[in-house]
Amino acid sequence: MEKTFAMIKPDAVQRGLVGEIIRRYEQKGLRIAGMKVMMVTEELAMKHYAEHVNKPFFPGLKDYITSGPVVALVLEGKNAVAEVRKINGSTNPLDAACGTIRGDFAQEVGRNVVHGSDSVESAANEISIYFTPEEVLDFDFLPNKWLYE
Ligand code: D4T
Repeated sequence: MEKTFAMIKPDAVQRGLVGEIIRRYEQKGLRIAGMKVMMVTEELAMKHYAEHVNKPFFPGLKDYITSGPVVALVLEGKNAVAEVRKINGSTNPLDAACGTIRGDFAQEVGRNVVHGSDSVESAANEISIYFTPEEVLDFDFLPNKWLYE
């Protein structure tokens, strides 16, 4: 089954949105395969956002993502990458539909409360940046029987 990486960013942790955000992923039927509260170091931020290090917004992005604890998640389900991005909504909250996490809880691109991998390949890379193999659990997820044909 497909896995993706998601992050509840420092602003969402501080605003007390962790439970609400996880609820949305869970109610869609995604299985939580890994989860931890952690700080993103400068080194981790550079690895995660390697494609953005030379962009003008990178210094602000780095300060934001390292500013406080985040919740790192590995979520599994059919089309997990696309499902999480749909639940998260557009990167810029101004474009994010109501009913999405960013549409409902964010106003600015630099405080967009969540992250979700943009492809199966970047999911595998991001999972390996944030989790050891032992921290990602495989177990029988009984709801699958009722979620999928
Ligand atoms: P994340 O990685 O947070 O899920 O965002 P996306 O995958 O949806 O979007 P992205 O890679 O294009 O951007 C990564 C990250 O940079 C911040 N950002 C982006 C920013 O602060 N200013 C900007 O102009 C852009 C384009 C937001 C997300």
